[in-house]
Amino acid sequence: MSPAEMSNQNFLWGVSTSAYQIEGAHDEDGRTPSIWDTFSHTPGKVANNDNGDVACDHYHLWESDLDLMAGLGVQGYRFSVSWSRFLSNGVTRNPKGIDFYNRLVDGLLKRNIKPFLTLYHWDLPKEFYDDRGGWLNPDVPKYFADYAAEVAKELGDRVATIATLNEPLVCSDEGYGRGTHAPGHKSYKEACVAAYHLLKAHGLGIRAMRSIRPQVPLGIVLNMNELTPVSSSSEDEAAWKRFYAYHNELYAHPIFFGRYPENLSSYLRENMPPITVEDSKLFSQPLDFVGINYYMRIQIKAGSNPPNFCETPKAVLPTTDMGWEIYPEGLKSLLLWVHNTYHPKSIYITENGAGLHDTWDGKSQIVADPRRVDYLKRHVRAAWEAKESGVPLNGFFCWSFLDNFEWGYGYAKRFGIVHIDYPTKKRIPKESYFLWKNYASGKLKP
Ligand code: IFM
Repeated sequence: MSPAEMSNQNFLWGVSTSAYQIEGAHDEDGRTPSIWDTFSHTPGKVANNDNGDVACDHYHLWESDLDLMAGLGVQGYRFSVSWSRFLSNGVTRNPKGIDFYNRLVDGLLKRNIKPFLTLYHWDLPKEFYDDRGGWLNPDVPKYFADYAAEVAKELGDRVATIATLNEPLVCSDEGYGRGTHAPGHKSYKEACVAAYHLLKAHGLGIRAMRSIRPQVPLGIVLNMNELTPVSSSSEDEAAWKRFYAYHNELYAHPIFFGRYPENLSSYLRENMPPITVEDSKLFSQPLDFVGINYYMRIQIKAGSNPPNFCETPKAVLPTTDMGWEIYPEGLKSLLLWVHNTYHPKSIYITENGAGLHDTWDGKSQIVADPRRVDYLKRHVRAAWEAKESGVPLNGFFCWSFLDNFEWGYGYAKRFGIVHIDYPTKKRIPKESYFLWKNYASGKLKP
């Protein structure tokens, strides 16, 4: 067997989604509201005042969705559990909700697809927000650990991996700092407190799950991007270092090294709650994998506003319809950086994809999305080069399996390799579905 064939053996192709973005059935079978239900129902918070009440109706259509996934031939499916569906109000076991995830996991296994579970993809039970502001409440990490334990007990015998949090930086930054995500606060002081509690939740969650299911591979999913200074001036270089510490290292450093990154801005150094010796051990427990979500390059320029005193100038490279600069080379260098800096045992690309305005003519069997096909091909190639350079890359999950509720953008932006006709809920595969199918079957080499 050639070295390339050997390395392929530990590699899987997958697709990703998250609960609030696809499930719908927001008030069915004992599910209680999350902060995203409240946020999306607050006029003006989400484009077009869209919400996730119905979304892709995956809660009812999960079985045919899994058939479509089986047709794709992927070996892994990354999904998240809705905390307030699994535990009503975030604390009480909800048999019907639990049963949904049992059926989903069993349905995946029946189709030879490995379940990659994420515990928290931003849909905090509303109950915890009403009680002292959600991630501002020091008790929420303990509730999270209890939830993690329940999920591990229930599903840990069948899932391939469990990740604690998805993109905690987005929760703290957009949820508490910028106010563009639920719960919509605009205070970077609060964002610092939320970030610290998210780190605690991760640590307590890992500890709780390890004691129950020591054999299940555990990790976390972090969003990281390629960051470049706009000029070589000392101001822009310094700004870039501050932003790098915030964007790529704020969570990774505590999780792998037990401490905050050196280059955080003065504002963040003053406002991030200190990491005690006990915290340091808790945050940096050994992990089995890290998931990386990569989408774009961001340029950095010196600026005047906290928390980073940076600006992010307008794109100069071609972009997706999100306005995100397309920069596949950055994925390769980022993977090498993660590998050489943190030495994780295993890395998955847990998300990568393109947000575009795809349209369907109402008749065709396939939706044309040549720009997504090109985006994915170039990122797969870059990831593969990183793998061939020694990065322990064990899988690539495309974001996303289905078009879905894209948070503050509502349904206006589409990331799926399967088109959703929202009025009828009809699923129509896109050209990118067939690209992914060819990778998954080995017919197409990266
Ligand atoms: O849709 C999101 C996902 O929920 C988290 N990562 C980025 C995606 C695209 O914005």
